[in-house]
Amino acid sequence: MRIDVLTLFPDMFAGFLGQSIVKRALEAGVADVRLHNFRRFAQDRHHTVDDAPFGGGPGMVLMADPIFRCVEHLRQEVPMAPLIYLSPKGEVLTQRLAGELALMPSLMLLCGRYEGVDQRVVDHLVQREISVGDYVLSGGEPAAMILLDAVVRLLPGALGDEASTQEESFSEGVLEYPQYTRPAEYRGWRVPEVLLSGNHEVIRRWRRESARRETQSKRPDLFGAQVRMEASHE
Ligand code: 9D3
Repeated sequence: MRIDVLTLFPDMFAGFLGQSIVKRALEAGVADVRLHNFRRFAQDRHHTVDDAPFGGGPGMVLMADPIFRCVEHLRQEVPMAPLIYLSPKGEVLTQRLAGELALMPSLMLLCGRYEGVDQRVVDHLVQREISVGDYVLSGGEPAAMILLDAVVRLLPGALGDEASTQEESFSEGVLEYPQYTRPAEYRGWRVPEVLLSGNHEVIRRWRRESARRETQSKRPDLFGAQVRMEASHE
């Protein structure tokens, strides 16, 4: 999958892209992530990318032209890539949406800053607006990294063997069952005896039941969703 990221702060991605799963996917050629600073597409002497909002008010707005020119430049190479604008007004990212995006051969991610982009970018260039949740970030970059992480790890070959197993357990239980590792007793707290029993059928039942209990008590909203999902798949 080819992913072009449009950002005024490409350096913010260095640590993220150099890290385990995404790094492995890039090295394996499963994903090809390219960063573009659309400031380079500003045409004036100072490479201006923002200006005060028409009608007044606080802050600055990202100008349409550098973004249009950057996207049009990239469209020569990836003409079909949908432009996704990371925006607090977007539809909220879910596992389902990440799964849909992982099926696309290419994506373009636009990161906003300040008060956002000129609305004409949204109206005439953007295909999709996506939020990562109902809280305020200072820009689209951390949101783009969240989306990248959620999507890239779903690409075939991005993870090791644990991938499909992990994915199955997520969709079965929604929330994961509790995990323990050695020692079997720590500061007087014992690991549940069933996990030490070696009876894999009993362990499987305990985990499934624990996952349900965990979901029911911590995320009853997911519990309802899971029931609906199971029902709609059968
Ligand atoms: C001070 C400006 N805000 C009024 C409360 C509006 C606003 C503009 C720009 C709020 C946040 C941002 C920057 N956020 C993003 O670019 C963003 C975001 C987010 O803030 N929350 C969740 N998902 C996303 S995706 C992009």
